[in-house]
Amino acid sequence: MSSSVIDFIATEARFGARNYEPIGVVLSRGEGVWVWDTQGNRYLDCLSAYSAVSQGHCHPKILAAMVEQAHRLTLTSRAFHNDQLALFYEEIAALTGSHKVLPMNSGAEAVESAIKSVRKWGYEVKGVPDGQAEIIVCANNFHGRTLGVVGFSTDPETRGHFGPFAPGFKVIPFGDAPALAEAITPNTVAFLVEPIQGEAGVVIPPAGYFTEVRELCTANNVMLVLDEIQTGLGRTGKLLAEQHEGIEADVTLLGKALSGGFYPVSAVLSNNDVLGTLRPGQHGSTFGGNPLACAVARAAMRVLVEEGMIENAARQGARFLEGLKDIRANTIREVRGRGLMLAVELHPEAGLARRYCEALQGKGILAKDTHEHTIRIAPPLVITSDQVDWALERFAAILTQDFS
Ligand code: IF1
Repeated sequence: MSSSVIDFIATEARFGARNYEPIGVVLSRGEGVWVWDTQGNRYLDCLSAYSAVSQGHCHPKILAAMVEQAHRLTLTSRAFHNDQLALFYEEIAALTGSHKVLPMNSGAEAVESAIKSVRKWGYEVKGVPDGQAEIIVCANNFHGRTLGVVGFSTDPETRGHFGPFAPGFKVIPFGDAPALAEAITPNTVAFLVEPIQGEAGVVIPPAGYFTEVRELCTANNVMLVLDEIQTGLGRTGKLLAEQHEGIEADVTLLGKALSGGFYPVSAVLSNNDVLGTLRPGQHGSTFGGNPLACAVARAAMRVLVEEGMIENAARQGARFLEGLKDIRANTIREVRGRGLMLAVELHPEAGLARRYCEALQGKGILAKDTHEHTIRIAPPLVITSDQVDWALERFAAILTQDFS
């Protein structure tokens, strides 16, 4: 590595908490599907900042909206109205078919806010005895890193030595509708679940699972809360992953690509009275719903739709998935995906997925491993057929080698 790259990395090591183990590359520029490191090397970004840069790096129209708003008004707090929030509400409600919106900042904040809201709904509307609300979650879930959220994680790395945790959560296997039926009690207020488990390695549930889940939640007056923070906004080839299942959540969580990677913006969306239980002074956030966030999110939603990114994700995702499945390599155990949310799971004896990601870097591809043996693939939704083919050539070249 040249001296400047080592300087950046050494300085990060010297001052930074070591809560990540990044791939050895220092990025300095991004445009569309491409990013460049400080040495001028170009890479195709197959992570998209964990699906936050779905619209492509530094999308010019989102940038223009951000700069224009930043010149005018960035933050007022919700103590006063601003001229962007109502427009954001109207546009995200129209896009998603939601009735009520709670604007937050990070994905984890949206998850925590949804947990507070469904519990409050449980006590004040469903009639659950105070303090006894139960929320059902799935094993191998990932919903963020705040204390309340990691309290119901099943991953030792995510929750280890962060306790004690809040009670009121039950864990069931993902994809198992009878287990949900079994876990529901009169005190159950919600089932919180990802439509596809991202961090778990792009785990897609059996066909019909969410139809059964929807029926069970409706029959038992349990709120279905879908965490679409990673799967939403076109990532799986539809606006929301729930559309593949032909169902509608009671509460939908969005984040990441809601800002196109320009700014932390998240939202809790509900099409019933869950959010109606919140009264002034009972929830809030300094930055939640700020005019800059709203202007950025409005532009991010607009370009997603106007530039056909959702349809492109379906088209290019199918191409990418078929191309990965065509790779004949003893290292590959399974290829999974929906839209441009893809993963290659390696046989354990093929070695760590990280080694393959490091080799991909040498071929001009940036991808990230998850849970030792899986390579996650999630390029921006603006990727073209030629770029998919370019990437597939490189994945084939690396996956047919053995880095065990
Ligand atoms: C990390 C991956 C991890 C999410 C879903 C909520 C959140 C996330 C479905 C919280 C965030 C990020 C967090 C980041 C790596 C990445 C991630 F799944 F995307 F790969 F960790 F599992 N719901 N996922 O995926 O949103 O608060 O981060 O805005 O923590 O390492 P956030």
